Amino acid sequence: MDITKETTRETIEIIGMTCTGCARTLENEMRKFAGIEFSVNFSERSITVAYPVADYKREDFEKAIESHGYKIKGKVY
Ligand SMILES: [Cu+2]
Repeated sequence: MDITKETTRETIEIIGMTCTGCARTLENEMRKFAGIEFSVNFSERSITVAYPVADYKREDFEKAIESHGYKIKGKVY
């Protein structure tokens, strides 16, 4: 990750992440984003992501997660 860029860290809570297979799916999905750092926390059902604010917004990650059928906790659908 480019440390000269302004970054933010966010935790996204995920509904429907019920097994380690889900965690692996989401890990692979998050790997598609270049220049970020993330960790998938299966026991907390969440992903923590640090990303440059100039390059991404939280919604980008939420959409990627939702594309696999998961829902974002706290989001109104
Ligand atoms: Cu699963």
